Amino acid sequence: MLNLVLFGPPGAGKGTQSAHLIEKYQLVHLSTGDILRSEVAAQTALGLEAKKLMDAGTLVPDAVVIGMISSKIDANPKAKGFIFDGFPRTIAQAEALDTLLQQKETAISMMLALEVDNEELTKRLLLRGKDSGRPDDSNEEIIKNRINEYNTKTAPLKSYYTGQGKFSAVPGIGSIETIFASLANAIDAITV
Ligand code: B4P
Repeated sequence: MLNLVLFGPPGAGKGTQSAHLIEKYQLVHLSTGDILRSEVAAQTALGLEAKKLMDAGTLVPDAVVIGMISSKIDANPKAKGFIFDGFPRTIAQAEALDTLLQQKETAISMMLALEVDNEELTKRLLLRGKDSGRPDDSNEEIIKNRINEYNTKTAPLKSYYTGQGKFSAVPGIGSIETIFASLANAIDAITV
């Protein structure tokens, strides 16, 4: 199985690149951001709780997202592999993911990191906020909080996957096609 973790700060382009990667490598796309937004739209109990945190740019509790991912993995027993987009975001989530995959006799193949500076991230998210209506993209203070959450809770995952020999970084600035080509090169280097 090819199991990829897409990593990077908010607005780095994880969702954008996932759409291309799932097509090329026939993977099942698991985006915790998308799953949470659909829970919010459906006004489930989980969605109502998550909305407050997401709107403030704060991470949702580990137990909630780990449970969501576990049931999505179980729902796709025939998958050739998964692309984890926006998950894991904490060391606890990464450890839980390793355990879940071990139970399925598989593992993460690699973590692909998109590197983008804060100025570009803020520009992209404010631009998206104009059309998407996403409350977490609508103001600079909330975006700052999301980047801060990333730096304190998510960035340590780089060492976690480096320690497993699975970390690979590509520049996340440039055209979507160029960035996709860099990601595909990194994946092909471990799969051929
Ligand atoms: P996510 O939905 O994961 O969102 P993201 O970090 O905003 O986006 P991404 O990096 O995917 O960027 P995108 O491609 O969209 O998270 C939202 C919230 O959900 C979190 O704050 C948190 O509260 C919660 N959450 C999610 N997962 C969680 C977890 N595991 N644990 C706890 N909480 C969790 O691109 C952004 C913009 O840039 C787009 O407008 C795009 O068009 C543009 N863009 C992309 N590539 C570009 C390029 N090359 N050049 C110019 N623009 C580009």
